[in-house]
Amino acid sequence: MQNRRQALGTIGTIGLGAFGVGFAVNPLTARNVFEVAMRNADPAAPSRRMVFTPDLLKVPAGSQVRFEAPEGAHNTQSTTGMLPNGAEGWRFGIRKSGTITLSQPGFYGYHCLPHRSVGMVGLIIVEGSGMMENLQAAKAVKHPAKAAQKWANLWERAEKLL
Ligand SMILES: [Cu+2]
Repeated sequence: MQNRRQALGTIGTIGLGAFGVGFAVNPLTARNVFEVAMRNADPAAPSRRMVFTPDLLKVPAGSQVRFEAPEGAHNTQSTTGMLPNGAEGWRFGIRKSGTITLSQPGFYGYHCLPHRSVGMVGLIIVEGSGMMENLQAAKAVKHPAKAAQKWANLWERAEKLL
């Protein structure tokens, strides 16, 4: 007889993956792989337009994040001034999916170029030694009005995860 706990665990993982908010261990690399979707509207709250789902992630150092482009004219790129020291930035084309590897602990801010001004921004917190070093610098970055509102919200939620 199949172990009930195992069966439920498998279903849970698949369910989360379908909504792009879960994570799975890539068997080839044994890294944690997280997914972020670039969307015209949040499936869980359709009045939230032009969003990354989820827009806030906390992941272990060495994790990968895969940005998925299921719809709309979005991209993802790191935001100037919002990367840990020594971390590499990224910039993917419009409507392009792509994967980044986050080796350096700290705070990674990013945005969608066409929709930054309407607040399409996100934050990834990479846990590990020295992770707090770029927090103040990242928080000091200035943003267009709607993005600034969104960042205030993201930082408030991020504080609760620290
Ligand atoms: Cu966008």
